[in-house]
Amino acid sequence: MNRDRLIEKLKAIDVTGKTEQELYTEISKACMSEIMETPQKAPAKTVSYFSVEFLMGRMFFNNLMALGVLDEAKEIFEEKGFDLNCFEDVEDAALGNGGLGRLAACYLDSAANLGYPMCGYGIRYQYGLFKQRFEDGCQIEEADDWLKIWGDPWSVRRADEKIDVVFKDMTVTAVPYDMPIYGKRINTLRLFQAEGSPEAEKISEYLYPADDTEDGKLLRIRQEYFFSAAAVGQLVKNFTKKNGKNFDRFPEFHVFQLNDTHAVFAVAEFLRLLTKEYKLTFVHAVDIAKKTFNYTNHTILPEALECWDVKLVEKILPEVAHILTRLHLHAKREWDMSYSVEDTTEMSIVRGGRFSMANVAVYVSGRVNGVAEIHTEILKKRLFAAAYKNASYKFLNVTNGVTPRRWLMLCNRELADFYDESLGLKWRFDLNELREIHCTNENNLKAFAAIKAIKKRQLAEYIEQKEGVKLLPDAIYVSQVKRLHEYKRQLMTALAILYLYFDLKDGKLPDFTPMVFIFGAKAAGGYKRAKAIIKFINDIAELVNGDEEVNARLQVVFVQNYGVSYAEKIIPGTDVSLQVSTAGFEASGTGNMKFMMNGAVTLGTLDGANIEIVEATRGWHNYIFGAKVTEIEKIKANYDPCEFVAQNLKIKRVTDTLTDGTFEDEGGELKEVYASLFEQTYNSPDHYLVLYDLPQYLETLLMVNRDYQDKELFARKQLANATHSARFSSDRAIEEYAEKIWKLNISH
Ligand code: 26Q
Repeated sequence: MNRDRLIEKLKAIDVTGKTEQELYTEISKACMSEIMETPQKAPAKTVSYFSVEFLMGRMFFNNLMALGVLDEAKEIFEEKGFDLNCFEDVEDAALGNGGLGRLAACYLDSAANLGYPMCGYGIRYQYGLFKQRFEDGCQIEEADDWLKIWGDPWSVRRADEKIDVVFKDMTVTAVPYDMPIYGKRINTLRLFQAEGSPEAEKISEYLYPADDTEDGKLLRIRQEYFFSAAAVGQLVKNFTKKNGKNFDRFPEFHVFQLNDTHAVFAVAEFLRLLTKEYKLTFVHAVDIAKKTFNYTNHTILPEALECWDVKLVEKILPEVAHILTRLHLHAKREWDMSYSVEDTTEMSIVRGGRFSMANVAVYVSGRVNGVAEIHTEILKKRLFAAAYKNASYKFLNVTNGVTPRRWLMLCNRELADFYDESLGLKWRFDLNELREIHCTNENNLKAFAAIKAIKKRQLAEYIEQKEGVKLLPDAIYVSQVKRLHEYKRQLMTALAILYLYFDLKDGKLPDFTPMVFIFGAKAAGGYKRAKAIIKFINDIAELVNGDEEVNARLQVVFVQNYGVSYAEKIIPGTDVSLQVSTAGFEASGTGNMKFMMNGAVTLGTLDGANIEIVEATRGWHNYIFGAKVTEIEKIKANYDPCEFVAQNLKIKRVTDTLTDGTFEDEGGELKEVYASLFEQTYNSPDHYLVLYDLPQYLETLLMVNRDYQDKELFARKQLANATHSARFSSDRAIEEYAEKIWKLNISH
């Protein structure tokens, strides 16, 4: 990349009479032309990362920073009378739901920055994750037409590389759109758009179309096969151009990573091509697949484990169904020789007339990994116990990580500048260097506290502008931002806030330091209970914020349309990060890592990566509470939430607000939330131990509240978190994948 030439190109851009959109396109295109002209060495071995989600966020500032021209570009255009910051309104590319999609984006960033060849494959949805706003406290969803206003100048349509994907009833053209990922290497994110008949084009229309009907399920299967087959088709074809049919060499040049099971059809397609088109024997093809594929699991929730009806797959993909059935028999033959009946049943690819996509992935993968230590242990002991017993060498942990470029250098310039001044630039290439910043040093603490105050002020301004709510300036900012799900227990936080509210009204908390609770979350369109929890929290916000008796000490705000860009504001401006999932349910969490990197303390349970965060800071810098994963089963055996509340009248007071008319509940949604706590619904009463953990949660919140009064002590805890976050960089995670799974021997 020729930086001087890029600067000249930027200087040459004439702003007069141009709209923001025109300038956005022109500036982006100038950068793209430089990126595209940079020569690349052909790699020895490439990682293909298959993911149904890529939550890239805004690319403009990230790419200008990566190219090393962000500051200068801002100056150049300021001189021309144009403020680049207006591009903060550019739509995020929200082609994902949450953690899994954002992880894929962080991994692309790290691989490029470390010089590892990695290409992402996914779907170019016309509409990303819905845009959310609140009406009377309820979530309203609007289609996310992300291309409409700002277009997509960071991608290049590659019609010359399109490929047909064949279903029984239609043939669909997969047209690649390539987004360069700029770093030490320039890697590519290749997203396929479906083209052809109107029916064909539906395939890449929506992210996660509802799959509660047969048509919905068929569309999901089509989506999954569509991008998997397009990617595998191209990779195999390109391989044969160079190596002929010598597929034994395929694993020398290619390694595939399945980001959860959504691309498991890639396995079937790979076997189909090798056997049908290139005439390898099935056994030979399976052998090559086993040396090529790897699988990362991201969830143990039973409802999120994909199983597809054999009949459904047969309907639109008969050959694929046939291959998977054959693979099932092949695996069974292999196992029958030495494994028990129970084990083979558990590991079986076809179970009860359905394909278990996870079992396909585990069988065919050379390596299977979980995303935090506790999660990997759960995979070994529970979810994949039989496979672990019989092929333990496959299983390993790679704890997630997040990119320090977007989640520190870009979103917290002030903190990055402070590190530069203290350490020089070396920390930018190795976050372990941050440990040299001493957390007991008074100057460091002062500098850090001043930065945190700036970031809180910026956040308050942003929220005021977006939501029209003025945050209390001298309060503890406590945030819970993540998808809305019962296991993440936003409901428990809501009940805790009500408890604090009543105590404050009763004059029971005289020394209470003002606290602001910030929520951000989207609920899946069909997830009624999650939507009711959003309404409940908005009701509480209205009650608390409108009450003159308490609103100088307690405040609640639920921001609308939480996403990557909002996260970039909330995370640096937060004092306390809430990570309160029921132990054993959050595979890892990655928000927790972003908060840590920005110097927020964690208030959480011993779940997912929280455990490792506490370890990394040697205990006392974070706040842990709640039932442990080893205790849960025993607790549940004797747990009756009705009885529990009967003995805990203060808790009863807060749960009663769900039914006693405190809040308007015409549609009975809050009543249903109440039922989820006390009755058998689709889960056992209080399945996620919201009430059980509530008393300890409150104690811990009050402990934080007290500790915060000692400003220096609290800043020390926060800074210690920030300076010990190297382990949670995606650079560390990618190095582990490269070494232990992908076997990439790149000298860099
Ligand atoms: C599966 C079947 C049918 C319908 C939907 C799905 C489905 C869709 C999305 C299943 C799972 C997902 C997404 C999962 C996800 O985002 N998991 C998160 O992954 C993060 C990265 O590893 C972890 O940090 C989080 O703990 C985990 O929840």
